[in-house]
Amino acid sequence: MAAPEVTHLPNLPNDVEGLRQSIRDAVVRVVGEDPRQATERDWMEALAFAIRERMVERRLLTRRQFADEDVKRVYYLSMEYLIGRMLEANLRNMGILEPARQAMADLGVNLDTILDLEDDAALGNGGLGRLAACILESLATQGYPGYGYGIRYEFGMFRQEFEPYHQVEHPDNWLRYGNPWEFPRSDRKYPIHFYGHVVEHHHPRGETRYTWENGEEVLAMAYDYPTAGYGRRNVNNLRLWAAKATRDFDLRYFNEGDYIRAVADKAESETISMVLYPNDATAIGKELRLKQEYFFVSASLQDILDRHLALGYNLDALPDKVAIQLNDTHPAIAVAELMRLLVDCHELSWDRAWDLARRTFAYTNHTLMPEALETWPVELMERVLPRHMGIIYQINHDFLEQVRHRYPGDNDRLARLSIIDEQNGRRVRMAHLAVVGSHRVNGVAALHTQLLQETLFEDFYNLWPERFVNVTNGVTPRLWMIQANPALTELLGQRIGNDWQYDLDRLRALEPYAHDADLQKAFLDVKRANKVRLANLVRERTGVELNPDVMFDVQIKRIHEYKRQLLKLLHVVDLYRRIRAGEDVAPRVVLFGGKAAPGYARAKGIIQVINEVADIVNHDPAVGDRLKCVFFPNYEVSSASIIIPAADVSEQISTAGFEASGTGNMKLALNGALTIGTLDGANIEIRDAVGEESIFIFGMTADEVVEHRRNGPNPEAILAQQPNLAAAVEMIESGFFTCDDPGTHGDLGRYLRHEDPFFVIADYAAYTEACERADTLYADRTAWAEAAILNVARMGYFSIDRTVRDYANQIWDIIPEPVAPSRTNGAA
Ligand code: GL4
Repeated sequence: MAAPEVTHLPNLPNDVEGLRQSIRDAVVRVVGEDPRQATERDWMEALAFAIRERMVERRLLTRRQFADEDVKRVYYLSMEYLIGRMLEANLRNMGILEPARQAMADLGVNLDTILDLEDDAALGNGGLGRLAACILESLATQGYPGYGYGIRYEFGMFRQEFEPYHQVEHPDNWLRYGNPWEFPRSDRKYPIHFYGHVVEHHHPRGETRYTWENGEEVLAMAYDYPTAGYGRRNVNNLRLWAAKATRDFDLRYFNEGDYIRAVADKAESETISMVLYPNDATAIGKELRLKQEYFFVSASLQDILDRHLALGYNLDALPDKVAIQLNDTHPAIAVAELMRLLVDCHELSWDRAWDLARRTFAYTNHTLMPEALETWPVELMERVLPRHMGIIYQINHDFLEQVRHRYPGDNDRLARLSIIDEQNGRRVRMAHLAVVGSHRVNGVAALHTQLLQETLFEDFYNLWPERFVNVTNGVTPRLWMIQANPALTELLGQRIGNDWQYDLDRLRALEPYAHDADLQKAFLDVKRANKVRLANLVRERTGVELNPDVMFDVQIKRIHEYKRQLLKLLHVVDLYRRIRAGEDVAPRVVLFGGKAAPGYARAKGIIQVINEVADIVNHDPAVGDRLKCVFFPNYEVSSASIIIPAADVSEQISTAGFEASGTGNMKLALNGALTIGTLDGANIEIRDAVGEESIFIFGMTADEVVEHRRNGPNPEAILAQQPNLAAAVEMIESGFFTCDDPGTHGDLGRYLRHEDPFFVIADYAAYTEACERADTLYADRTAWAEAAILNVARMGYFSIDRTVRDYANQIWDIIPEPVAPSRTNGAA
């Protein structure tokens, strides 16, 4: 029994006075600066340190309680976490935003200025990474024992600049000032093995054993990021791994006297966690990527097993105490790695280990796009992870036996289901490994899950229908409403109180007031103020002046053909041509934002042409305020939280069947934007929630898209019938918008006329008709306000808290464990 002073956790005060004291102390003790000379950045760091002390207190309290209560834990394995800034979110979730604001003011520092200094933590590409960040926040907020595991990339998502029209990528050196939020845990290091070969050991009685020998080793070192729940004491943990060279590794060369080589190799092995691959919904079959995946998976599983055993459980209890969620196939190698750890290291029998693994893992699929489905050449896997290749063969062998038994003689089915694709030069299908190794597989919206069952995983669905479930995505109202939209939060508070912050369904209380003239006026005032705030930021970033009294029509997301930024752009060009021709069109600001994968030429071409069109339109005196077009540079979480509350219209116009869910669609609707959208992803569920009259649906359905493709699309025939559209395409391809180099967009014209793989041309007429419906409604301010308020009131279902509860109940089988206030450690 340890002495009380050893077990006691500090209990720092959270009032203004206590915070001021901590912050002032931190400037001296942690930052090492004289408060008289401290810069804004020094104060920011000091503030962050004052908060993190308080977070870690609650973290330890949470951990103690989880251990005492014998809870089951969920571990979320994700290559991506798109967190954004942490200072304000941590202050808010810790419940000390206002006292901290006051404490800083007392110290002569403006909190808002400080908040703006922080770089985004952009360890993700887009929706998938942002979803992971929302899930962690919700786990803590709801008191679930849930932990994130990922990679501490030295460089996150690149910074986007335009020079002047095309995208140029700059490295995101987000750690250059150090990072006050992380706790480096040099005592938490695990060896990670690559290359080498496998040796078989035959035992006269019993199973053959395998050892993995030689090869290279790097260490995975833990960095912990405490994650605070909102309105609760629970603080969970996100553990990110960084690669460190092993001493042994260095020594080999030191002994040979090659000092330079030893240091160079050290640097090389540390490249594993150096940079995030900036690809969204595309797999890039690079060896370094496979190493990243295995690196973080192996470290996480070693850590999970260590904790499980240290808590006194035996390995047979693994599925009762541990759930592991695979965020897409990126961590799917975990299935083989857990088998290796259980069988080779812990000496369990194969069958016992397999039963435990399958009951522990679950897999979320996030896309049907064929180019995103990860497959690894068998040859590469054999070289980098020879033991895992053997394990995958064994898993596949056992699995195909089962299939043979069920469908005797059906060799086509065997080939379709096999984890090894024998058609394309022998590749390991990571999605198949994930499905076979999991007890649950989920899609991220109703349509997506249905399409998974009917197409990509049809054969698996027939085999194991009970394995498939839907968990529709959600977003955290703490970031996407309370933080991003303080004015609307305040208005909601006045009208319906604040319960919705914990239970978003309570927004429904707003519904009866949707046609209340006072509320409508207040709502439109809030929207206008948010538009002024965005207009200021746009002026600062781009020099373009926006009129806050016209419709703000927003498309913010990764640049991808299937998301159809070109559809919106054709509309802009069409409007521009008609304005020049003297037609009267409803005025609008069109704002694009989003990054293109650096190797995705078509997407980069789309950015370029948008910027060129914007430049001409915005400088044409004939246009004035009737049309403005902005490409907001370097769209990221922190700018999203300024753009989203200012949007009147949310563009969710992907080709039906291609957007798994979308989550920007939820953030925008929650903030009172009306959606123009196709029947794709979660748009369908949003329509069902907000009602047909409060959303503008258009275009082909997913079934119609398939049908249209089968019939052989004919964009030229459509163009021949639609003079406005034809004129817009001609204007682009004629070089009208490219003064320097006419002809630049000839290729784009050919693409639209002859290929149009995502049916921009086919859906154009329906799209513009939907835009006109929006224009008509927008002109009626009362009707618009009512529809926008109803959007807010009816978006409760899309709270990430509901999503997380669905995972907890349908997949993880975990329950919340709110941290109890205690007398000694019960600071509010
Ligand atoms: C994505 C989907 O494209 C997106 O629709 C979905 O909302 C998101 C989270 O489930 O996952 N899949 C990939 S890959 N990137 C995404 O953003």
